[in-house]
Amino acid sequence: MEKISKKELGFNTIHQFNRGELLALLKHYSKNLKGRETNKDRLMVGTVGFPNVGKSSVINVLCGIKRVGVANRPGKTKHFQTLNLDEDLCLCDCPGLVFPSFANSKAEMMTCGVLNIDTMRDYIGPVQLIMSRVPKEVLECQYKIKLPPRDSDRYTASIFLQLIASSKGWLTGSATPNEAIAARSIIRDYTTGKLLYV
Ligand SMILES: Nc1nc2c(ncn2[C@@H]2O[C@H](COP(=O)(O)OP(=O)(O)OP(=O)(O)O)[C@@H](O)[C@H]2O)c(=O)[nH]1
Ligand SMILES: [Mg+2]
Repeated sequence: MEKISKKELGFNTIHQFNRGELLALLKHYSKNLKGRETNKDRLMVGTVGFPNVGKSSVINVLCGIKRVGVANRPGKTKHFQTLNLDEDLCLCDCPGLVFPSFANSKAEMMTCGVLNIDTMRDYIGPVQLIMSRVPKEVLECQYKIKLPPRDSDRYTASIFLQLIASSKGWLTGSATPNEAIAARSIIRDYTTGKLLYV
């Protein structure tokens, strides 16, 4: 395990720890745990954060093997789970939390993979956001469609979705283009990097 100097030890830092450094830091806190009487009193370390940001992945890295489930969609971890790493440390994997946020709109949280696409109701907001970020030419090339001019009032999320749904043959029960299915597909492409935005 890597040694870290006393000066470097501490949680309130922007330093990105590698596995060895993080384990050394947690061990340091564990050894100096106030009131620790027996070796059975382990330091319990939890993870807190938005869904799909890599909390479970960090736990697996610390364990050195895959002990908790990981997925490329939010809401994979559904229950609180404790894992004894050794006689000093106990790790807790927790479900992600969607904090009320004034900085990020629901559309932004949807496009960065924090909210579940399958349960989304308003799909226009996230698709509008994607259209404002990804150039028209990239959208046309990716989905093999021809969009109205960008400065026209027909350059809308609804028309974009209808064009894709029609070209793919995704129809509703009443044989109109299925915008909701097209929206899910686009947002999934965006969150997985298939539709590139850099
Ligand atoms: N690019 C990148 N992807 C990562 C990293 N860590 C995890 N991932 C990926 O991010 C996705 C989510 O990882 P999880 O560990 O399941 O995320 P989580 O925070 O536990 O998610 P919930 O259980 O839904 O709260 C997976 O597809 C991981 O492979 C990282 O450091 N870089
Ligand atoms: Mg998880």
